Amino acid sequence: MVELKEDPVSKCVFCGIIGKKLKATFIHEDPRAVAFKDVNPKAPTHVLVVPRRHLASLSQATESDEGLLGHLQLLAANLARQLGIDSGFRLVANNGRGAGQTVDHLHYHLLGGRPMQWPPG
Ligand code: DGP
Repeated sequence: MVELKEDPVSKCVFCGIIGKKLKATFIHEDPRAVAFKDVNPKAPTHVLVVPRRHLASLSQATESDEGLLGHLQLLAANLARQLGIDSGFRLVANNGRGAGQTVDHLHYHLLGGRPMQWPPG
């Protein structure tokens, strides 16, 4: 009997959003990345910046992802300007369950529109 391996992409909620099988409010789309509003916002502005390619977490990135990672960060900074939060915003990647990662598709939280505390919880 052939055992089918689990397919992380078909089970991935962000791949579903990127493939337009699931709904989200998109802020940005380009060939490498998308940004959409977080369904459970933790700040007046809370956008997720997400690579189109399924990459489970930052820990899974390799040297070949250097350009993609740079693109995601520059995109976040541009979106912060567009969204009017560039005077103070936070960019967060939760990596692993211990850090609160719940969706195993790399994403940066872009948060702004309120004062931010430090250290984060
Ligand atoms: P993290 O905990 O760092 O893995 O963040 C996952 C975020 O994704 C969390 O803030 C809620 C958000 N999220 C989960 N499911 C959906 C969804 O179906 N749509 C949208 N827009 N956001 C989602």
